Amino acid sequence: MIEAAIGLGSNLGDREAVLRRGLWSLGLTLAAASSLYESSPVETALAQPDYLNAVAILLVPDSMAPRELLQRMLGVEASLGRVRGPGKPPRTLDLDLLLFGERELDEPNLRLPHPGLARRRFVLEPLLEVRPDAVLPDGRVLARLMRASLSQDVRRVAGRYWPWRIAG
Ligand code: PH2
Ligand code: MG
Ligand code: MG
Repeated sequence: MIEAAIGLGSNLGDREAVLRRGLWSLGLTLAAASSLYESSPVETALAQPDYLNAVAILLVPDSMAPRELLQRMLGVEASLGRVRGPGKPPRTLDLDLLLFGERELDEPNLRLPHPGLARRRFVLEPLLEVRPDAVLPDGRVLARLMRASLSQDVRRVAGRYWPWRIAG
C-alpha cells in the first residue's frame, strides 16, 4: 500500500457533511484524519465564504497510479455538485492530491507534491497534525514550512472524529 495525503476543502452548502461524504466516497482505507479547520479564502479572485479544510491519509493499493486516484477524486467532486470555473470560485468540494508516497511528478494538472502545499497553512497545519514528522521528497521539513506560514489565520473548529459523525 502507498500512503496518499489528500486535502479536503468546502465553502458552499453543509461543508462538514460534504467533506465527510467526499472522504468516504473515495472508497479507500482511511489511515488518519485531521481535525477540521476554518479559514478565510486565500488566493481567490473575489470575496467568498470561509472554507472548512481537513487532511486525510489514505492507503492506496500499489496497483493504483496517481493519475487514477486523481480521476477518482474528480469524479467524487463532480458527484457532490462541484461546478468548475475561472478565478477559483466557491466550491462544495475540493479534493487535492497533496502527496503520493515519495513520488515527485510534473505533469499537466498533476504535480506532486501539490504546488500549494508548502505555503498554505490550511494544508500544512492539518497535515502536521496527522504526520508531525512529515518531510517532502526534496527534503524540506513540513514543521519548518509551517512556521513560515503562521501569519495566515486558521482556526481549528472540530476534533478528529468528524468522519464518523452520524449527522449529515
Ligand atoms: N482553496 C482554494 C483557494 N483558497 N482558501 C482556503 N482558506 N481554503 C481552501 O481550501 C482554498 C482557499 C482553491 O482550491
Ligand atoms: Mg483542487
Ligand atoms: Mg484546492
